[in-house]
Amino acid sequence: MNHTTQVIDSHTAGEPTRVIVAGGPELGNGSLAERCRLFAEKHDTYRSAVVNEPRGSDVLVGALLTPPVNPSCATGIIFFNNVGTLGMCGHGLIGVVTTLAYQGKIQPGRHRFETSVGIVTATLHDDGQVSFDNVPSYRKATGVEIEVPGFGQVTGDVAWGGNWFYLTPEATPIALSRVTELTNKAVAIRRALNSSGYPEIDHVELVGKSPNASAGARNFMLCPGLAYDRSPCGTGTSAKLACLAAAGKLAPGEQWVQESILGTSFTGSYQWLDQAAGKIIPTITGRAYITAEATLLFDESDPFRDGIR
Ligand code: PYC
Repeated sequence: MNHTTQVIDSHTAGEPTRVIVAGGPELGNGSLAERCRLFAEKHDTYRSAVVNEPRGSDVLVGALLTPPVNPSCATGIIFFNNVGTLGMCGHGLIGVVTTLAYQGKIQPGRHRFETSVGIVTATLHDDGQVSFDNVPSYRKATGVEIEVPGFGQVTGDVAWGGNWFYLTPEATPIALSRVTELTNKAVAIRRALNSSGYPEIDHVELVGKSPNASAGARNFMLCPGLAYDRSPCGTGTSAKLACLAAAGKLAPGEQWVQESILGTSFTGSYQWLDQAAGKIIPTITGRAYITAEATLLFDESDPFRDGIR
């Protein structure tokens, strides 16, 4: 492990991102998917040291920048969290774009980025907002019924938005004061899904009503660890748009405002990529703020050098 790592921290709609700008591991010249696999296999201790306590927290998402394979891209990005790697990360991409702008490495305009699940395009606007066109997203299954111990039968959709999601309506209020109840329910749903034919689903999206008339929905998003997303979740909003498109409930180009449990929002819309196959390209807009520039130190004698896990 390198002895120091330079990071820039930001938050997007409340959800933090830590971009490694220097000192990350060398991952070779393979595809981004191959480098992501190498990072997971050979550098898991480093992942934990960067994002877990005592340097980070369960909610922090890391972004390791790596030279892109495709020269049209500004950088390659490997996203990771407290328990492993992530495919795409919407709030994280907005954080990366804002970080590169803060460093003076990119200017307002369109930029391409390579992730382990495909190339995404982001526009940095003059006012600091960022819009990105996500990887093709789709609803894989609808009306998926599952018996959840302690909660009875739950029905929802399975969708891909750069990560795998199970989206289910939530009738109770989505509010910070109810994080424990919502977390317990989402964890129970995920456990039931994972043991009955859906091992790939690592994000559970409880979709409720917003108290704000302008928002289409407010969500509680359980991330792969036990943390909940403080932002509306860029890939989760993409999955939601794919479900709305498949159900004929939102027209191409129509705007959808998705709120987080904090009441922060992303605005989304979509275009069909392949209507017959139900594939859309979601566009999500949000904003990040830089919160810190830091050098992480890894003291050999520190019992928690590799993070608490
Ligand atoms: O914004 O896509 C997202 C995301 C995934 C996990 C946390 N945030």
